Amino acid sequence: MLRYILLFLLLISLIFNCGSGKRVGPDIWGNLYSGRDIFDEFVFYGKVMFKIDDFEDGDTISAMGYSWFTVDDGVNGGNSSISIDVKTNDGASGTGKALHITYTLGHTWGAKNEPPYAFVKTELTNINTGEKFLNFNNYDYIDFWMKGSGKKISVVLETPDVIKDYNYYNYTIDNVPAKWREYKIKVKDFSQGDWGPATVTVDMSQAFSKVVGIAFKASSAEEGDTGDIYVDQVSIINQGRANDYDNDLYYGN
Ligand SMILES: [Ca+2]
Ligand SMILES: [Ca+2]
Repeated sequence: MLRYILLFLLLISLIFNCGSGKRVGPDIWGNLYSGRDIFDEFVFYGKVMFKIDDFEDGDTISAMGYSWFTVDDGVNGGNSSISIDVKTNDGASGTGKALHITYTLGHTWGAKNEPPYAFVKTELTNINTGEKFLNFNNYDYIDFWMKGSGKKISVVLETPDVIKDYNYYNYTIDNVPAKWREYKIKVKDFSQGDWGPATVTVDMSQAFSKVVGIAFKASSAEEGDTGDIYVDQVSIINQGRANDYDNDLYYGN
């Protein structure tokens, strides 16, 4: 407990004293006073960190105030299953807690024998101010930690207002390692899948101007595949534009 108190005091100190930094993010003070997760977004030595979740408060509500929730392919006729909980004794990078995901992929579905899928997601819109989109073009990379059971996981940025066929920009990790590893996935390294009519027609910057959610998605051509995944310390980083900050730069409407 003392460790967390000291960390909290350190963060307060950095916000008030960080040389080039200034207070940023519409939710910092709201979070302080409401007792929700610690800061959504703050300057850290010139970088803007948009915190999505560190799971240290033990629940499945993100720093933005939205639930993490699961989705499976049942709506398409599949029978995959997925569940989540917060592990309280196995966080990444010296922290205590992390999101734990278990899934079993079912059979293929649909006329085209689409592969089974299941995912966990949360919203990236702003529950406090009502802004409907996160403009991912104004950031440099997504930062998170993950460990698992050697299976494939895709990080998906959902942009349904721009990409209408669900073929969202994503980044696939082919083999999630058994030990914790930090991932920093640059904006430019995301791509669309090789399916769906919109594959080559949706510009990345256009799509990323209207991000509404982030998902960690399991999918496999192998029926009955299972996975056991941990995700932690999820944030989006802007490493060079801290001094240009204003609210409109980070959110679209
Ligand atoms: Ca954690
Ligand atoms: Ca939480």
